[in-house]
Amino acid sequence: MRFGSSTGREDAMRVAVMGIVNVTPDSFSDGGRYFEREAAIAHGLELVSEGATIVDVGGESTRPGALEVPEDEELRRVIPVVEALSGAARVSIDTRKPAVARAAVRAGATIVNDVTGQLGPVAADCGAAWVAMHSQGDPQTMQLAPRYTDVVGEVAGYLEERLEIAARYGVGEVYLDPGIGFGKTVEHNLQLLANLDRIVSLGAPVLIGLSRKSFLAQLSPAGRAGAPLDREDQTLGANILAIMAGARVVRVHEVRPLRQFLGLLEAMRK
Ligand code: HH2
Repeated sequence: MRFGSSTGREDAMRVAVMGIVNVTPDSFSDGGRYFEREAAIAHGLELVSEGATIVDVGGESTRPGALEVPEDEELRRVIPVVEALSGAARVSIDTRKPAVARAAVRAGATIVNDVTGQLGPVAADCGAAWVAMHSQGDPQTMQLAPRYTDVVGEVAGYLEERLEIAARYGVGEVYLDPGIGFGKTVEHNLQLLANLDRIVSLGAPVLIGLSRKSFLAQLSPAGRAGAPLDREDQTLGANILAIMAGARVVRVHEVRPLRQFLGLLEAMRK
């Protein structure tokens, strides 16, 4: 990592903040808060006013153990929110379902945020950008027994294959995401963060999604950060490390602290 180097600071200038809008009753940190359509739209607009340049709209939780949401219900949750927010910012659709991705792009989304890593052809077909994320297993099973011989090498290899798929199908804009917390132990997540430059070196912009995730709580002194909403300090610290290692898009629940940090970097550069 190039902590404090001028290259690191210049890199940070180009970081996009992706604000999370979970239109779900059961997301791990804010389930139910933005489940009502009007609340979700208002929250998305608030994130944009705080400096998010992308809003990531999702209608199905992918927390460990989460159950799949039927397609018609997921569409009902996300499409009106995508329509309402697409005039205010770039919208990404966080889904595992091709039909939801396609409908969201018709409604104004320009990014398919794909935690399955399988929707490259769909993104290409819709003319959307593709966030290709690594996961070991699906949400039902992924945290039962994550296993790797070389987590960094295996995730990098998988993401490199996504670049080949993107080229084969003609996806014009690709982001690579190591998938923090998706089929990974605390140790796996730490190894990926410590070696993020390896993923960055693949050449496509890297997206990092670690906001409020449980590995952050496990690193905190007992009793200080048990609940997801109490993990904002750890989230900011870990996101700063990721940015200094070259991450280009940072997916967060709270936009303001990260924007303040990016403003500081900009001021230091001037
Ligand atoms: N993490 C979550 C959801 N979508 N997408 C990408 N690209 N990367 C991530 O790390 C990622 C993601 C999980 O966070 P959240 O949306 O807050 O929770 P839930 O899945 O419970 O709705």
